Amino acid sequence: MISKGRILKNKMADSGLVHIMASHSPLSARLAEEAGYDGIWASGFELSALYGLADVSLISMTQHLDMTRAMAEQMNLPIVADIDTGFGNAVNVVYAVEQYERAGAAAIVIEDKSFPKVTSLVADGRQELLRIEEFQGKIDAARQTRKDPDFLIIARDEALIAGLGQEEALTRAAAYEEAGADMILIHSKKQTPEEVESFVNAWKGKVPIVVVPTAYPQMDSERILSLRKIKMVIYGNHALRAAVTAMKDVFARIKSDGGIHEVNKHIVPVEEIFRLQRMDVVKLQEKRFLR
Ligand code: SPV
Ligand code: MG
Repeated sequence: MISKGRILKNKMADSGLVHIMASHSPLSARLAEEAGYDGIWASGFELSALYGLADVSLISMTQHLDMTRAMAEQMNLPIVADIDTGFGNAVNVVYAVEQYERAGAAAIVIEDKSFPKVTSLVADGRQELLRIEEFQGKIDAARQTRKDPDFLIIARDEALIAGLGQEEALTRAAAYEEAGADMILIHSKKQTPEEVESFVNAWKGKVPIVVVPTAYPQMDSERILSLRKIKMVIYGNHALRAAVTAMKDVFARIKSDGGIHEVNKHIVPVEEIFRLQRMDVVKLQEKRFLR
């Protein structure tokens, strides 16, 4: 059977750019699959927010792993698992890679921050990075642990997020490639794409780049493709923000309308939820087995 990592690699080779949608639940992952995305971003930020918590290493590996496994069980897209710092040192990374590969992930993204990390896009966030050699050890640990050679190890370079500049970001990316990373995720919180575009243009390495253009939405697919070195774009938190927008709107309207009679026309009928829950399968099972 062809592995999820291989499927993701094939998609990258065929289309030149894969579009990965963030999810925080099997339901949102199923919706992303139906919408035609190439894969799912098992986002730490979204899952933290779902628990009402900041994305600062508060949720455990077990919580994130359970959600990754639940998503893998309910839809077929490859999952790019956001394992933050790897939940500790290189020894923790060995355990995490064993677990995420077994749970059905196609790839992991591991970032070069120290544990506990601070979410990347927050203004004035405390961003502390590991020594390069220490992070190389984590990449090596991931590489030597994976069973499937197509299970992708994506090294996330946070030098721009930490305000250390392009030279440091390039030095780190080259060191991570040398340690065996399959791709480099370069993250930026600048509100325009120039910082990332400049990095990509200066990148001389062989491995392709991943971007998360949340902070600089002007960077659309056309602009990404024109740079020629980016093979994956992650839509980092749009599932969660869309859900929050919709819930705020509906909650307010029910109050102001004095009932559910108005919003009822604007939200999906309960039958749509039955469909997403595969209620039709349950009915067939009842017919076959309830005697
Ligand atoms: C996440 O979605 O968990 C990410 C992306 O890591 S970001 O929040 O932009 O750092
Ligand atoms: Mg994250």
